[in-house]
Order: sequence, then structure tokens, then C-alpha cells
Amino acid sequence: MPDTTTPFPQGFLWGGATAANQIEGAYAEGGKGLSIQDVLPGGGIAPRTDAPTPDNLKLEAIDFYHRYAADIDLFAEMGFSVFRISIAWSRIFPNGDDAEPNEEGLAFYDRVFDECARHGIEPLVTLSHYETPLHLTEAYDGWVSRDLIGFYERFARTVFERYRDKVTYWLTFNEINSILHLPLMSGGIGTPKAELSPSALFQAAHHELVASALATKVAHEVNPDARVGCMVIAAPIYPLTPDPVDVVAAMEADHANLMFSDVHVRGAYPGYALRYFREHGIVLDITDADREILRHTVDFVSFSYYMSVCETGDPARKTAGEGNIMGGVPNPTLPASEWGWQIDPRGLRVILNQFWDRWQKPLFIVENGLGARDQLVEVDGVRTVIDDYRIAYLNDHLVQVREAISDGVQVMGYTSWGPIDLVSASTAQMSKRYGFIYVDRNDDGTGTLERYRKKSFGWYADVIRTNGASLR
Ligand code: BGP
Repeated sequence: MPDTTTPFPQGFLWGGATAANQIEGAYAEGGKGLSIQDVLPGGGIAPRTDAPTPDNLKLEAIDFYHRYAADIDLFAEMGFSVFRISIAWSRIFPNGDDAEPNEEGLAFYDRVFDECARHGIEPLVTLSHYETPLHLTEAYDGWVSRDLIGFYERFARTVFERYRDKVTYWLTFNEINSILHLPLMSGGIGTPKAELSPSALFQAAHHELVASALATKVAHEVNPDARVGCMVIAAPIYPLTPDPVDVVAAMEADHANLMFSDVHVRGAYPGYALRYFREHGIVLDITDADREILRHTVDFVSFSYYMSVCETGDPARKTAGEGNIMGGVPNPTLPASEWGWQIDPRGLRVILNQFWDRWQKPLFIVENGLGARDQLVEVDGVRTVIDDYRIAYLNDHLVQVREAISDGVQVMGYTSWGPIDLVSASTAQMSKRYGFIYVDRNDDGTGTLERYRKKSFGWYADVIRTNGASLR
């Protein structure tokens, strides 16, 4: 029987999640340097160009840089108590390795956080969300270089000190475990994946893990009340069949994901990771000083949840899933979105229980949602989208969050992905929409950028107002 009585806890944080490169635009304003996103017109799944090209929708995105106040007003109208954004590193340190920060960039986020405060909205801030400064890619090959730890520390310390009284919740790296699959977008690594040795790739991951622990340490020094989380892609990996060979294959695939949060929460590499390095000839430069820093563990674990996958040990049955950047085999029992992402609300309860049982750390769902094509229509003279499909998706996932809370899992909050339509990370399209708010912009760059409330806008406002009691 589903448990419909247990309420979400008092103080549960409700809101939405975004990233600078997908909303801000103004890519060359306010002293900002270029980031890798400015030369990735096809998103994470297409090769980069040498310079920004007009077909790159992220250059203007949804113009949040100029419209942030009106957008935050709309979030407040829905009752948000939290708003996840990222700080574009290249707005603060245009090249990434500059000695001094760019004051204009810092002042922009002051204005954004002040606007949030005016509405009683807590900012939840990602330090690095797929937007490494381009110079760090070109001059250092991104996180392959140990030098990036120091540059990132300087960036982190600068923003922790500047926003000490404005920001309490921080995330160090967006979806840190995606570096193994998307080295350029996730790790700013310019060397093509096919030419990157496993040792170089895991060394880059190690540098990020050390940088993340260092940032956690610095955040606590600057503000003992700061709460720092890691952020990973969470996807349950089910065995494709009950054959124990598939069960073990699923367990091993899961280890590749869990390693990142295990290090963040336990402060050291788990045995299964050391075995993997040994057996795959992966030799890493891990110093005693690194080991010391890794002991600075996170306050909470946050994650994105969009889908589950299956795994098999039988090479003949190993087929790739569409739109699944993390690998895995499609689940024959589940429907999929228009972009091939398999929809599995119960998987969210599975993940919440797995993570809670494993770490006993508070959990924060910081991304979840349905990318879908929307049709703008007019109802009683008002432009809107009747997005019942999105309401159904979010409702079904939130019901599973409620189930997990009833299971005893400690959940801090929920920020749906893209509360306002934004540019897709993987495909760089506008037409893959997640929002409660429609933005009039098309894949060819045309549109007025006007905002319209969708049907889901009122639905989410009700969910927040009733602290989840309106879920069906
Ligand atoms: C996550 C990223 C986000 C976001 C989301 C949806 O992986 O952290 O940046 O965009 O996925 O993905 P997409 O935009 O490709 O639909």
C-alpha cells in the first residue's frame, strides 16, 4: 500500500535547478571569458569548434543574465524555498588561472543572491557545472593537469568569502561521475576520448576529487555553517536477468558510479576501486597530501535522477540505450521519453534507499524532470502549455520520494531540473523543454524570449503550498 499519510518534513526545500551556461547567455559581457560551452554548439554529444559560432544557442541562452529578477519573481510565485544555480567560473576568473577575480562577475551573482533573499529563497550553488574556462582546456588539457586543483581552490575560496552571508548550500562538481563518459564537457579535457589513456582519465577524476575535498575544507573554514555536498548522476543499475552473471555485471557497473560518492563520503578510495585500477593497468599519482585532503568529507549527498538502466554479463545481449550517456542496456519493461531516456519513478525510491543505507548522509535530489516538446496554445486569451505529461512524470517521481521518506530516508529537498525552459546540455536544443515556465525561443534561435506559465506552473505551486499533500 502506498503511504499517503507521511508528510514531507517541515522545512523540506522545494525548488528548481539550473546551470549558468544553460540560462545566462551574455557569454562575452561583464568581463566574462570563454568557457568550453561557448565552443560546443552541439552540446555534449558533438565535437567542439575553434570559436563561438552563431548556431550555439547557449551564447544567448534564455538571457537570464538580464532577466534574472523577473525570473526569480516567477519562482517566488510558485513558492520556491530553494533555487539551484551555478556560478560560471569564467565570469569570476575569465581564463581560469588569473591571479585576481573579475569584480563585474562577482557583482552579478551578488545581485542574483540578493534577489533570492528578497523572496526568502535559499540559493543552492554549484561551483562547476560543465563550464570549465576554455583557457584551462587549451593550456592545461583541463583536469588532467594537477594545476587545476589550485585554480579551482582560488575560485572556490573567492566565492565562499564573497558570498559568506548569502549562500549556505554548495555543490562542488555537477555530476562528477560523468567525467568517465564525457571527458570534455565534464572535465574540460581537450584530448579526444579515444586518445585518452585510462590512467590519464582516472588521474583527472582524482584531481577533481581532491579539489572537491579541498573546497569542502575551505568552505567550512570560511563559514562553519556552510553545507557542502557532492553531486553525482544516480541511476539504479538492474541486472537484465536473474542470472548471477548479470547480477555481478550490474554490481560492477554500479561500483564505477558509486566510487565517486564513496570517496566524498568515506574520505578514501574503496577496495573495489583499487582492484579495478590494479587489474586495468591504471597507475595514479596519489600523494600523501592528497590522501590527507580527501578526509574532508561532505555534509550531504546530492544527485540527478532521470533514468535507470540494466546491465548484463552476456556480450551478445549488450545493446546501447539511446540518450544514455552512462552506458547500460535498455530495460524491456519501461517506457522512454522522446529522447530515449527510460522513465522509472520507482527507481528514485530505490536510489534514495540505497544511498541512505550506504552512507547515512542527508540526501538532496537536485535534478529530475522530463524533457519534452511543448505546444504553446491560447486558453481564454492567455498563452500557456497544457503539459499534463510533465505533471504526471513529476507527480509519479515525487510520490516515490514520499515513499522513501516513509522508509526512513532523510531527504533535504527537491529541485526539479529546468523550472524555466533552458538550453539542453546534451543536445543544445531549446525544444527539449523541462520548465514550468515556457520561454519563447526556438532551435533556430528565433523567438521573443517572452515567458509564459505552463499548466504545470500552478500544479507545482500547489505541491509546494501543501508540502506534498496534493500529490496523487
Ligand atoms: C544533467 C545535467 C544538466 C541537464 C540535465 C538534462 O545531466 O546536469 O545540465 O541539462 O542533465 O539533460 P539534457 O539537457 O541533456 O536534457
